Amino acid sequence: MNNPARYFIADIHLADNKPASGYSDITAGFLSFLDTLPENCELYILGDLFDYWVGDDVKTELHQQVVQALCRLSKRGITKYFVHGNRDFLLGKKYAQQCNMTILPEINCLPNQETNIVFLHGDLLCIDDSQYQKFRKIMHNKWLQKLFLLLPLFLRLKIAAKLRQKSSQHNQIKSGTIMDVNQHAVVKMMTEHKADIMVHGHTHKPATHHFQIEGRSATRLVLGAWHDGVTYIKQSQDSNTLELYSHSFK
Ligand code: LP5
Ligand code: MN
Repeated sequence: MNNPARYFIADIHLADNKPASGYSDITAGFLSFLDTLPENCELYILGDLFDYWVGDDVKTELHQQVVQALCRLSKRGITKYFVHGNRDFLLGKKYAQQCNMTILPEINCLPNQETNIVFLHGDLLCIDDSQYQKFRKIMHNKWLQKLFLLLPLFLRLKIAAKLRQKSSQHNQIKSGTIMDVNQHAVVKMMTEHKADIMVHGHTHKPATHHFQIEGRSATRLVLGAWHDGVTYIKQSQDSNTLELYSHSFK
């Protein structure tokens, strides 16, 4: 069966309140990237589309711009899928419906010839960062999320800002290795999902890693963040292989 062309992106970190220094170009760069996608392809957004998300009831100009841009893609036959990131895990069905995109589970598989492509945001693989994994468990508590979403907006924004501040303080003292994926976790997940290709983001360390799993070649492709330009992974129509691309905003 023919595969459609597939595009994977992550860590765009769209925000309308970021300071200058190039960040202001991200929204424009992202929107024009969407316009370059070919008809009838599939777009997989692997989390952290937004820098933070505190509820679908928050309607900013940025949120509306993204709705419009993603809906324009539907008119060109482009199907959109979304996997939550650690910044926008509260993005809900309401907003996804407005964007005409499907929210997928945190770990997913696509058939690719005799094997599978497993894809996810990537934070689940950072098991050496035990502080973060504990924090993640709390943040993913459904009751706590429901309670949070009932709070008035100013309080939600205050809590999000506090969490962001604490997180960046913690990140300054954590080593790069701790914040990267754990190779055993990678191999375990790929084995469980009978995959020899993995795609993820989160670490902001774009690369293509080749290794072996029980004598078979395996590849892990890591998406980059959009701070400096466009970055995506493409699987051409009917192709078996995936490639990582990056270029500056035009
Ligand atoms: O995103 P990044 O790369 O900077 O860091 C991540 C991990 N940090 C996070 C936290 C997010 O940035 C915060 C997102 C806010 C979302 C909106 C609010 C929704 C609230 C919902 C409530 C139910 O994900 C970071 C990892 C790093 O990736 C690399 O993997 O290390 O993890 C941390 O920094 C976690 C710390 O180690 C532990 C944090 C303790 C925070 C204690 C907060 C107490 C203050 C509470 C105020 C009410
Ligand atoms: Mn992330």
